[in-house]
Amino acid sequence: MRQSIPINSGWRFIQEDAGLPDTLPTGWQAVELPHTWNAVDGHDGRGGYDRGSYWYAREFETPCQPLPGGRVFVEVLAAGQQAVVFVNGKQAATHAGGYSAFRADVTALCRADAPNLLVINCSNECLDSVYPQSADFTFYGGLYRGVNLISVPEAHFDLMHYGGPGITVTPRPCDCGGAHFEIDARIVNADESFTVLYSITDDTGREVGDACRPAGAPAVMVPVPEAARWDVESPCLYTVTATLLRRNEVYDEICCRTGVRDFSCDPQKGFFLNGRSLPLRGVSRHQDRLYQGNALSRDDHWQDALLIQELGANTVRLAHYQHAQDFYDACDALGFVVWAEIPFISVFNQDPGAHQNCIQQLRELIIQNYHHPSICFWGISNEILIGGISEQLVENHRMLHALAKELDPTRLTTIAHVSMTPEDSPLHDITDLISYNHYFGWYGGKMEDNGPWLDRFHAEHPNLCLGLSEYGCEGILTYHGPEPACKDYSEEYQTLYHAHMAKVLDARPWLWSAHVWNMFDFGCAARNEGGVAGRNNKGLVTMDRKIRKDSFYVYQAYWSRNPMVHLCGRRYAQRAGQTTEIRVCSNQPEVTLYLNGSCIGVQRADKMFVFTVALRDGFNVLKAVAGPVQDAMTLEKVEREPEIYVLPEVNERREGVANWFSTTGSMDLHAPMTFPAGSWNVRYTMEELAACPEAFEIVKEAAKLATGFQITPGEGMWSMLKNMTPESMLRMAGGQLPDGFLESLNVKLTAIARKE
Ligand code: ADA
Repeated sequence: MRQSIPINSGWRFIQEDAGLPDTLPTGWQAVELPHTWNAVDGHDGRGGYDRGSYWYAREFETPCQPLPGGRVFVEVLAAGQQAVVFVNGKQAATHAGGYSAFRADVTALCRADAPNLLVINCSNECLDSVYPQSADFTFYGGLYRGVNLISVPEAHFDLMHYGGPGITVTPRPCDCGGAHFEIDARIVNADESFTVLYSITDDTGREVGDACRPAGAPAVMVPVPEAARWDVESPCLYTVTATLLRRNEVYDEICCRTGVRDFSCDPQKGFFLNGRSLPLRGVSRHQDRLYQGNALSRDDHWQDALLIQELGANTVRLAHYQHAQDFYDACDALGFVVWAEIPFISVFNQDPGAHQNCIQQLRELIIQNYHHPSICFWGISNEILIGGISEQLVENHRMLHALAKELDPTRLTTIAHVSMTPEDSPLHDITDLISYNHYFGWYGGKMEDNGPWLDRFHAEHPNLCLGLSEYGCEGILTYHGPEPACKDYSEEYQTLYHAHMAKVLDARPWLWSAHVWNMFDFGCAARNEGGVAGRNNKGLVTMDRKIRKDSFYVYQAYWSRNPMVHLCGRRYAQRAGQTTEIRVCSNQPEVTLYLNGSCIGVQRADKMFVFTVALRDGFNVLKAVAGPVQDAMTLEKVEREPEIYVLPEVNERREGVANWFSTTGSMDLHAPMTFPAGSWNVRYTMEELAACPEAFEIVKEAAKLATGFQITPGEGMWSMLKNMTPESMLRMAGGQLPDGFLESLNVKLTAIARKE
């Protein structure tokens, strides 16, 4: 029979490119898996993180099968980002891509009589042929999901098909109720004397369907007459067990959990699950955690899933790569509709090897996760037009879409477009669904631009199923103030922004999905924004999962069925002024507010209740009561609010924008832009402009004022930004800039001659 043995303890690791050892190196550091070498530097903000080629080693005894011909596999659940597996000094497998599982058949390399030396070389160095090339997150290195040894008899369910389970289960709902489970097993080394038994059990363990076929037979259809649907409200799961049998002896057995559901999308009506309209409203998730990186336990994954459940979301976009099986399992069990995707993101590489790597990662994603009922969408790329479009890029998308359909005709493909993707882009005609990442109200534009943009696009493209794959803004718990504004990084602005967005989305059920960017703050070593280096702070929850920001409760008010009330602003604890605004989120129709024990107002509103309150000097206790629930907080009235509430850079940027125009000279800011030959202009790429120090200084200043980003060639997010032009960057980021900012930059650049 099959044995699957976790081998997560007893590893030795060296953070040097030490080369392949002959024996277990006792001098290397003792580590347990899951492990990453970037647990701290991946987001501690002290500059770059260690991207190198490092080594893990461990001994193992060859697991035995009673009969000759048994096989031994090493199963690596993920290795960031490239790996080579060696057993007893011989190479057993290589793998490129940091997020999918892979296996190596090491049978021929194992010794029966002595411990075997397993060595895995992991590298998170950048390779042209491996995605992600560059993106707004840390590419942690290491064996961060654990390793197993699998021992099977000679005849077994296939372990070498793209890391998949060896079985494909497609539950097809029938019109008359019930379902047919189409089951296709991949079996190796089994002759006609082998048969396969299939058994389907429900959540209680009761068998509801079964079948028996010769091992070589094609896919089997197993009827399950009373099959209940998997739904977000009642995520009913079935376990399919396949048993490989020869006469009276079981050789191998595998099982997977799946569910019966049907879904569809309509450009005008949005998403339907099991025939019921279900606008998908939820969050994106990055997997990493504070000072753990991506080396996570099952409990860590489940804690994330339970927080998303507490939020009331019905969908999760698992960005920007394949996540752990534990997390997809949690989504199946808790009832989230999932968008799963590959890391074809931000930077397109023309290297044909890179395209092959995309194909491989998409195959692995689909084959390894096919059975999860939560997954309804395969995402084939994210913001890939940042560096512009080419015929090759379009063709590669066509191929990825076709591959997804070939491997899985039951699901829909989707794509996440960068905000400035042209509305007539050829990429709109490839995937089944489309989605845009828009940051109006953060990088560019005003939050009020979101609704009108969505309405106009929808009206002009009545045949496209449109979603909002990313939207969000930073919220840092230190910053507060009475007049929250875009790009002040305050918790209050993040709350206002999301309150606006929740309403916008609520009013547009035809949007098939919307995903907040992001459920959790996450690591991006290249970032330095809002006084916090190494992180992206757009989470509704902090990276240590300890604090739910006020914006978390905005969505809870919209999405959760459990009665809730939350007083916002408890970290804005010291307040000055005659009066202060108290915001309360609740899904109840009425909120009563008490100040120091006295009722000071009763309001009826929809989700967000705003009270103007005169605090008394010193400490004040506020209590909000809404139906069966209540919340309280303490605020102190002070003469002056703490200086730390305001990020100095916010004032500096305001002054910088004012000064910018003083050096522009007199010009008509609304005149059409000109692009004289022989001069620089806003349509050259950052990389081209970097060749001229004078022009680049001006561009750097403009970019800093527009985005807060410090652009330095070769550092931080340079590889993502270098293909952008100042025009594309400012069009994305320009909303909070005064009219004419882009034009004035063009004037400054056209004054500088290009030297050929
Ligand atoms: C992009 C990108 C994300 C994310 C976001 C941001 O939209 O797809 O990875 O990091 O930007 O926060 O800027």
